[in-house]
Amino acid sequence: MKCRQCEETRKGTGCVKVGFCGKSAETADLQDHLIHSLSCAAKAVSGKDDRNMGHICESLFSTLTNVNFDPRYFERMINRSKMMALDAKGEECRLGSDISMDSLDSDPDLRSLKELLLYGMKGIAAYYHHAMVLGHTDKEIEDFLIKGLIALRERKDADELVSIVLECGKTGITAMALLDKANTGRYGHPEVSEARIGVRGNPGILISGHDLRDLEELLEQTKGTGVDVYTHGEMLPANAYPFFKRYDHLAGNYGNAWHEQTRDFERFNGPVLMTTNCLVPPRPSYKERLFTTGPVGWYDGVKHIPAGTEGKKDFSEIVNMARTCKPPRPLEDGVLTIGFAHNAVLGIADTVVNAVRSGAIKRFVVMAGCDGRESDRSYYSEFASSLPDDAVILTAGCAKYRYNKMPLKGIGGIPRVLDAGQCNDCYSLVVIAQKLAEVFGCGVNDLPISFNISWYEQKACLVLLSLLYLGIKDIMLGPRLPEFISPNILDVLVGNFGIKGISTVDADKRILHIS
Ligand code: SF4
Ligand code: SF3
Repeated sequence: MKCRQCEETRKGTGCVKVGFCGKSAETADLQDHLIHSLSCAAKAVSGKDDRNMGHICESLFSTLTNVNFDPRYFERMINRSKMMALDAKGEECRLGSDISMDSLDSDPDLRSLKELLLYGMKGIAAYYHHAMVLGHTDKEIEDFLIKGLIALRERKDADELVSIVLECGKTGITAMALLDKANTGRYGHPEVSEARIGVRGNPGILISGHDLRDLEELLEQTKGTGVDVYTHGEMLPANAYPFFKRYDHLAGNYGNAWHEQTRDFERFNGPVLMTTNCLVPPRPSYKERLFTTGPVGWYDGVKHIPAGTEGKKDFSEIVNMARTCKPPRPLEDGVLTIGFAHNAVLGIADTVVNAVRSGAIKRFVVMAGCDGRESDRSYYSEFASSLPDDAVILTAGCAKYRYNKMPLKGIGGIPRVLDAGQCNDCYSLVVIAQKLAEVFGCGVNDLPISFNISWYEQKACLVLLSLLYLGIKDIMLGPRLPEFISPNILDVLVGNFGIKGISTVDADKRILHIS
C-alpha cells in the first residue's frame, strides 16, 4: 500500500501500512487495482455507445477518501471492470505486476500530474454520480472521464498532461453546473432558511453524506411513522430546499462535520444512514445502528442498503429500527442561517452591491472546502473570528463547521457567513463571483475577494482545478499542500497561479489584503 491522495496522509511517505483514515492495506491495494482495471476498461469501451458510465462513476467515487473500506466490494468492482473490457474487446486486461500509483509514471513530475488528474476525476465522478441518480447525463463529462482514464496508463509528456488536467477543471465546472441543475430542477432553489440544531422528542434517523435523492426517499418512507429525520454533516444544506422543507418530520441538523461523527452518532440513539463520504471506522457503541448505501461500504457487520429497480431503495429496516430507539440526546440548541446558493444571493444582489459601494463590505473571503480532524485546523476558526467586521465569508462544503456557529455580527442585514451549501455548491460561489465581476465591470481577480480554501479529499482537488481553469489567482490552500504534488509541479502552480500554503493567521491576512 502507498496512498497519498488526501490531506491527512503521512507526510514524506504517504500511508504505507494502514491509512490514517482507517483504510487497510488490502483495501488500498485493491483500490489501486480497480483504477488500473478501469483505465483498461475505458480504453476497451472508448467510442462505443454503451460505456457503462454508471459502473465507472460508482467505482471512481468508491475510491474517494472515506467512502468505501470493504475489500470484497472492490474485488467485485475489479471483476466487473475486467469483464467490461473482455466484452468490449474480447481481450483480457494486461495490468502488469506493479499497479500502485507510483507505476503511473517513473518520472515524479509526470506521475504527479497523473495523480492530480485522477483525483480531479474522482471529484467529477462523485458529482456526476449524484446528477445521474437524478436522471441527468452529459456526453462531454462522460467523454472526458473515458479520455482521462485512458491517459493514466498512456505515455504522455508534461504539456499533454497539463492540458488534460486543465480540461479536468473545465469538466468539473460542467459537472457542478449539471448537478446544480439536477438538484434545483427537482428540489427547487435553496432559500435563505433557519435550520434548527436542537432535538425534538420523537425517535429519529440521522442521514449523512451528500446524496439528496436518498434523503428524498427516506423522507417519503418515514412519512406518518412518528419518526423524525435529521441531517448530519454535508446534508445540512438540504434544510434550505423548498422541496424538503415541506416535510414536517425533517427536524433539522444534528451534530457537526464528518470527523465528529463518532460522538454525534453515539449520542443520536437512532439509526444512521451514510449516503456518501465521509465515513470513519465505526465504534461498537453504534455500529449496529449504522447503515451504508450507494458507493459507501464498511465490512464486518454494517448493513448495506442496495438500490432496487429504477434506483429505488427500501429503508424499512432503518425505519423499523428507529421506532424502537430512544429520541436523540440534545447536543446544542438554536438555528443556523443557511441557503445562500446563487439564486438566493443574486436575489439580494442590490443590497450586496450597495454594501460594497458604500464601503460597509470591504472584502469577501472564500473559505470553502473540507473540514478535517487535525488539531491545526483550528487555524480556520481563528482566521474567521479574526476577520474585520466589514469582511464577509463565502463558504460551501463541510469547512463551514469551523465557524458557522460563531456569533459574527452581520452587515446591514447580510450575515457574515454566506453558506452556499455542500462542496459541490462551490459552483454557486463561482456564479456569485462572476456576477459581482460583471456588475463592477472587472475580472474576478480584480474584485475585493480572497480565497483561503481548506482541502481534505479529492472533490476539493477538483474544485481547486476548476478555480484554476477559470483563471483565479493567488488561492491560499491548507492546512498543508498535497503530498502527491512534486516540487517541480508545485513550482509551476506557484509561478502560474500564485497558489500558496497557509502560515499564521496574521501573516495570511496581510498576504490576502485583509486589514
Ligand atoms: Fe492515507 Fe488519505 Fe489514503 Fe486514507 S485516503 S490511506 S488517510 S492518504
Ligand atoms: Fe466534507 Fe468529507 Fe470534503 Fe463535501 S464530508 S466537503 S471532507
